Amino acid sequence: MFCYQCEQTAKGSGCTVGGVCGKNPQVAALQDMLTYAVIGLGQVAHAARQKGVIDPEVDRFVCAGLFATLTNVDFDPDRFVVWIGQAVALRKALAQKAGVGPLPGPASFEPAADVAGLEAQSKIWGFAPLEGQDPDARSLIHLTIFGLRGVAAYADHAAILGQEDPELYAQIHAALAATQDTTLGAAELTALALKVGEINLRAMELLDAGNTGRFGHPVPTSVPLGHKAGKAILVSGHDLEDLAQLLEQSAGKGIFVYTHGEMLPTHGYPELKKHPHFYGHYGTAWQNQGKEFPEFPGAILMTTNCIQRPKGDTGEKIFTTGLVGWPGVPHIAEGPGGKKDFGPVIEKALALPGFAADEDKGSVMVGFARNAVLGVADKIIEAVKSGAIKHFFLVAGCDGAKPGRNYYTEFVEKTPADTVVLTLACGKFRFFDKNLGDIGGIPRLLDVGQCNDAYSAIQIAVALAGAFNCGVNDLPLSMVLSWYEQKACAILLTLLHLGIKGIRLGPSLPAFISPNVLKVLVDNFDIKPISASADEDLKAILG
Ligand code: FSO
Ligand code: SF4
Repeated sequence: MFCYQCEQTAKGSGCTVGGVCGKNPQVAALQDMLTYAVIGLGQVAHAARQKGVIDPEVDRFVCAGLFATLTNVDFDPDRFVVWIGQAVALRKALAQKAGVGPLPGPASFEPAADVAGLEAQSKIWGFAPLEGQDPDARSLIHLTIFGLRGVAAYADHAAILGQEDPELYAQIHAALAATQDTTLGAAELTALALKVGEINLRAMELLDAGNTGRFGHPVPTSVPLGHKAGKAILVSGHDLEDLAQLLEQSAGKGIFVYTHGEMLPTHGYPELKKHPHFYGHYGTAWQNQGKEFPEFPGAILMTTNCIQRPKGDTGEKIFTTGLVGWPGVPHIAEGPGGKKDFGPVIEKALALPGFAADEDKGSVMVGFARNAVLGVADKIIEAVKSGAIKHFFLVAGCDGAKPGRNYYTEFVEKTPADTVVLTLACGKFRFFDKNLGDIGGIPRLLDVGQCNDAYSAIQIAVALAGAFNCGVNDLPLSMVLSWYEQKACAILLTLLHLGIKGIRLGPSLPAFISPNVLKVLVDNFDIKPISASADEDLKAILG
């Protein structure tokens, strides 16, 4: 196997004997071949569109197929074998329907009949370096593919909420097809990667419309970190629709529902928080599930990514849904009309002991998405003008297991009292429970939401720039980002597409960025790695 798509890749260069994430060589090979098959489907879908033939099933499948290969989403080999077959069948049917002639590369891929054969094929068409390959072209193409995996995750979530845009699908297919265009040089491939950032902005916009349209705009909300005596269900991931359906089905049963990881900000959505049994937040970020899940006395539902090998008794109480999968873990499939039956999760929660007594462990605030923040824009602008707020930091991105991530805790702790920290995604768990106080009633730590709510943070930054009649780069705003998986790549590409300069990125730089590509990013966007010391970076930023 060869996989280097995420930040925890072995030795900072690539997982070759087994994934640090728990992905085994067989699943890695199957994911590579699903990606290859989906690129081929994208090539044909792109060509079919030029002939006016659009297939909504293909549009959805391309996104689901890419999303399934994102880090920590699906580890179930059986599902990948099925999806590879589906991708090729959809491709052939569409080519025939649209009269698309034979296309080269992935578009003419014939999958091997068995897993061993697919594994052999992945050695040729996977991500491992090949002899004679141009390292910069390879780097840019892989950056594009990994970015598209992130885009696909958001597009899939948005589609679940009824938000789709044929133009978004067209651009995803065009970008997939472009990865196979051997005539593109470094400049065109760089433009292609940045185009993925533009595509991602639209995907996040659609998801924002889906989430706020269905569940209302988040409002500032205090979320307990403790628990109530009673049966319990823990929901992790990013899918608000799954959470909503689970809340409806578990109402009135003496069960309290808790969030884990990226689900925390959902407590701010009016249509979710209206459920009295939607109680609080349990635990921290995804990489701590090995310790936190065995200690949870109820059922656990993983709605999107960041599942790890179940430890302790977790295997007996965990369920997956959507594209998440782990071999042997029960999966809640989608029924007609997008309805899911979470009965097995509820029954499991009722069979488990639950929490014996109430426990108060304090609380955190969520709900500072664009509507809430821009609702007090006058107050914020006044505070900046009066000098009460000197600087904004966006400290955002993923969490992970590396000790170097303590940098982000230290950074936030050391931000001066006249600065405001906006945060989003699971990297916040490094500091989410710190009490930074407020500036004239404006909390100094504002949780904008999930990683996809980078859309919201961008809207806030653009609105502030508008109010001060300047560009986003001219605002007293610095971005200090942490990455782990491919949605973070997509978001980074979006920020670069928007021309944001001076981003600090850590805890380490992607293994798939070649030295020359890094130089282009540094020269054009002044992107820099975080330094070893938060103090030093703060000093450099605040000058
Ligand atoms: Fe974290 Fe995982 Fe949201 Fe990522 S839960 S690491 S960027 O998947 O998705 O922030
Ligand atoms: Fe390794 Fe990350 Fe790939 Fe998992 S997703 S195999 S940890 S590079």
